Amino acid sequence: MSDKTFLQWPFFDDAHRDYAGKIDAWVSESIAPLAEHEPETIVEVDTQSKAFVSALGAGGWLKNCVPSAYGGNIEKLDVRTLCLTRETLARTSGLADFAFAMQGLGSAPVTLFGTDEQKQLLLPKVATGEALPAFALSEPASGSDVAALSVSAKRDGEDYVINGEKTWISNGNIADYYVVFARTGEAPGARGLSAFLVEGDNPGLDASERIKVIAPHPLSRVKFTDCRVPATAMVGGPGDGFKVAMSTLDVFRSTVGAAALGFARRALDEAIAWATNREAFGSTLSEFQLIQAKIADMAVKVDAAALLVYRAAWTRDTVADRVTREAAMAKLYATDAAQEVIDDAVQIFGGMGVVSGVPVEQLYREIRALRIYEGTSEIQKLVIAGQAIKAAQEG
Ligand code: COS
Repeated sequence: MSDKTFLQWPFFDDAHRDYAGKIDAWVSESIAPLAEHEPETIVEVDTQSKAFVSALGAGGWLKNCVPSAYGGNIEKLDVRTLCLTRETLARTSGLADFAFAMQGLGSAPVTLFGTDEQKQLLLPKVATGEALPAFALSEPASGSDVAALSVSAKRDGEDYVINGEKTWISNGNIADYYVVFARTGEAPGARGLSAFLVEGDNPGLDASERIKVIAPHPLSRVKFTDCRVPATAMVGGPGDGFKVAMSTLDVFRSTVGAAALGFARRALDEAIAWATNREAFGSTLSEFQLIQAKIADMAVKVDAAALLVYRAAWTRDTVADRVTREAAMAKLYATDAAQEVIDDAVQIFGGMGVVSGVPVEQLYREIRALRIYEGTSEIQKLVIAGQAIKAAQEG
């Protein structure tokens, strides 16, 4: 049983505490059985991912990804609720967490910057799980350096025509809608990008080339060939694309930290259960001080990660719209710390820790990508340093 004392922290309202109990019970009942088999083939990955979206939709949990005016639960996105959901799902299944996260990340540009028409088109279907969205930012030659992206969108009468290639696109090939970031050229670099809402069945979009990764997730390259969209598909204004992307990441980076926290809590729980039962040299592992030292380090890292994640979420919900610094700290620390916690758990398990399919082995594969996607750990350090230096200069 995972530690729940963090719910008493002042970052939460009673409604969050109540919510945490409900989602926890629901995940044990409805997600754990679906997650028992780890998918292997691309077809299995897609089928399981869609099954998670359907279950999350039927359970009403996806309503937390969408504002109430468009079929959601609450007036505006509540990052603490998103974090509690991701943490809880991640404790049971990395793919279920991913399925939930994508409903939020893929639709957030529209929630934050879309027109009423775009919101009506996308958000109610995201809230029920009827539509899957994707966030198409990275390219083969520009991952971290967003301002250098080269997919182009050229104005042609009442339309824009998109050409070029994206990669590492989550929900690629199964998404119904893609938010695509492209160069429209209002200015050089970051100020010359715009975002577009593109339907998955647009004949100019091809997401069929899949990418297989160490922890199975739906991921693909997305190629645009004379992909024509009406000018009304633009999300935000011309040249606002960088701001749309970064503001979305400001919300979702904290939730990546929350997913890492869920993985770390599960690893700690598994390690304690193993160490208190496994015997060596006439004692249980938990009686050895070297194992106790590991467990202490793991527990401290879990709490420190939780403090940073929920500090960032609370700040975004109650104090400030822009939480670039807090979100970067939460993602950086929680993902790096979770990697260490999971590695320690594998070590405590010994040979059993590297057997395919045991929970700590799955966690070992699941955590790795979180230190890369939505901004690598190195990028988070650049962001944090930049913010700290700017704050000092502004006095
Ligand atoms: N919210 C709103 N606006 C933001 C912002 C944010 N979080 N961050 C930057 N901006 C604005 C800046 O204020 C600046 O605006 P002005 O030109 O009007 O001053 C503009 O955007 C450019 O900002 P900056 O100069 O900091 O951009 P850089 O090109 O130096 O890029 C990094 C900054 C590297 C931090 C950014 O590109 C980044 O986060 N990269 C990682 C991307 C990523 O997560 N990739 C994974 C893909 S998603 S799986």
